[in-house]
Amino acid sequence: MLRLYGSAKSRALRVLWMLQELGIAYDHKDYAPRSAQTKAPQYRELNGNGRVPTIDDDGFVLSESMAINLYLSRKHGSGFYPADPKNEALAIQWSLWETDRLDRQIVNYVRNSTELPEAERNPAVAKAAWDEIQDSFGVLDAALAKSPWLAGPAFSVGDLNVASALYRGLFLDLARWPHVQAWLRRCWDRPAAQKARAMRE
Ligand SMILES: N[C@@H](CCC(=O)N[C@@H](CS)C(=O)NCC(=O)O)C(=O)O
Repeated sequence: MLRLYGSAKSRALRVLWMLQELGIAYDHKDYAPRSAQTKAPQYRELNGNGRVPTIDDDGFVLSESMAINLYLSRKHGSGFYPADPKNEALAIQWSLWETDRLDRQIVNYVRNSTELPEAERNPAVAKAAWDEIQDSFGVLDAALAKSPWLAGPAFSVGDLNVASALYRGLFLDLARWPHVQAWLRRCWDRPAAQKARAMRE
C-alpha cells in the first residue's frame, strides 16, 4: 500500500490534497518536520534530507512534493495529468517555478511577519521575501489573465501543485492580483482541497 510520511502542517499538505483528489487508499505517517521520527535512521534511509513529504509506493520511494504529485497523478490516470506533451511541460514548468520563486519566500514572509513570536521575527527577511513574492504574483497574475488554468484548458496537477503550495496565500490580501486571488479560490474550493485543509487546521 502507498505510504505517505509527513504532517498536514508541512509540505505534505500538497500530497494529501492530491490523495483526496485521487481517492486512493494510503497509510499516513503523520511525521512533523524536525521531529524525532524524521531524524531516525529508518526515515533517513528513505529520505537522506530528513524532510517531509516522502512516499513509499510498494517499495518505490520518492521525495519532493511536486515530483510526488506529478507521479501520483500520472500513475493513477487522474484526468488532471495533462495528456498533451505541451500541457504536461507547462505543469512541470509551473511546479518548478513555484519551488524557485515562491515556496520558501512565502514561508519566510508569513513566519517573519505574523507566525513567529514577535521577538523572533526578522523584518529584513520578511521584506526581502515580500519583494520577491510581489514580483512572482505579478508573473502568475499575468499568466492567469490569459488562461483560467496554468497547464491547459482545465484544472491540472500544475494548478494543484502551485495552489497547494500557496496555502499561506489564502490568508494574504491578494487584491492587487485579482486573477491569482480568483484562481486560488477556485482551486481551494475543490472538495479534495477542503478535506486536506481540514486535516491541517
Ligand atoms: N522541496 C521539498 C521541501 C521539503 C521541506 O523542506 N519540508 C519541510 C517541512 S514543510 C521539512 O521537512 N523541514 C525539516 C527540515 O528542514 O529539517 C518538497 O517540496 O518536498
